Amino acid sequence: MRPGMASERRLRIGIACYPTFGGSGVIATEIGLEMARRGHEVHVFAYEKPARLEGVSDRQELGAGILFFHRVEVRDYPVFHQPPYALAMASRIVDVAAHGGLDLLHVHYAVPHATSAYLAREVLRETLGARAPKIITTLHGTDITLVGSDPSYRPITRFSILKSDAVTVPSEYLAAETRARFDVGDMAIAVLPNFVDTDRFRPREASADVPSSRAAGVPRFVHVSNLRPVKRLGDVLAIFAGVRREVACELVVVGDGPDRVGGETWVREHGVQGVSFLGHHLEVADVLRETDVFLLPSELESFGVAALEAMAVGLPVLASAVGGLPEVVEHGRSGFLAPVGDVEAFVKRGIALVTQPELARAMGARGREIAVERFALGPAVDRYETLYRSLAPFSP
Ligand code: GMT
Repeated sequence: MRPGMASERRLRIGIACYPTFGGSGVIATEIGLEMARRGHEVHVFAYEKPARLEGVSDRQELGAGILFFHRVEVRDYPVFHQPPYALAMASRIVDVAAHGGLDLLHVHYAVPHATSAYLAREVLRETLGARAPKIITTLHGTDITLVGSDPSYRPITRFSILKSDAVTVPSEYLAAETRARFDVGDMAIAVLPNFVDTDRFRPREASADVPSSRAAGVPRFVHVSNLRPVKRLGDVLAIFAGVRREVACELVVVGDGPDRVGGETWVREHGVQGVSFLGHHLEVADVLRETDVFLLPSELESFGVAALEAMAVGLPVLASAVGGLPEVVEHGRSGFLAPVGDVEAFVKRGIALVTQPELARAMGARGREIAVERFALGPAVDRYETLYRSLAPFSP
């Protein structure tokens, strides 16, 4: 148990998230793992085991605490056009909370998790009254800017956000968007920036004893995402092709998603050499350590966890000047930001980074500094723990 925690009560924390490789699932599970290590009892709810819980059993002691994984079974039935996932999530939470008790529910991505949490809490209030779990909703991005503000989801999303006991966002940008789009009055929105495990995501050892799989001297770009349209994979490939026309280089694409096949086809049809699609990779840090420049020309990012992870490894970042990315990447210091869709501007910056290794190294070093000083896991999880404890009735 952490020093000082003995006098504090162990919290029973429910965490609901999407299990995919996306940033919200990563942040949710990293919070869960760290809370368990700190001595709390953590219950993770998702429709399948999140990628970062790979190798962790469904009941796993971790440090002084314990983590449980609860699969949300979404039963289909012939009358359903779509199986009701939101109800299955709420029912699973009620079931676990009614038997073991939960002090709070920390739900990630509002649609529909904030609504599932609201439903679960209302059911639990019938028997537990004021001891029903408190709800913390962390908004992540498209749950506000795209899906949640679509008329088909907006009223219920807004209601569920307003009914949360605390609302957090990873960037000032997303706080402003939430206020602008959801008419939430003076509702408190806490900006708790996302974070990175700077031990796991650390630069490559400079030692000659550490072998590298790199082709000597050929600079390598890397892009990590779930390959959805918002990531603009077409731009990733066009930027790489533009740089490669001037300088020999390679591109590694990590992740999978709906745009992958189109991307592979484009590469083939345009005869672009040097591109590798790796698909999902559990050890992203290892891949990052074997590359030189991180490329993220997204349409929108509320934060950009993947860019932060690259910075922690010591890579310069070349990204869109959009959303919360300017709160993470310091333009001209830890990388370059360029207008969304301005392939030429990206190519110019890309050429500068691969032809000026000293510049790239200095920017990578600044990125590492920013990750350690402003976005390290420990202090970030401290902020969540303080928030958890601030919510009555279980504050010490
Ligand atoms: O909102 C999404 O598109 C999905 C979400 C996710 O689950 O990965 O990504 C968002 O949340 C991440 C974690 O907070 C942020 O790093 C991403 O920038 C954000 N994506 C967008 O805003 C498009």
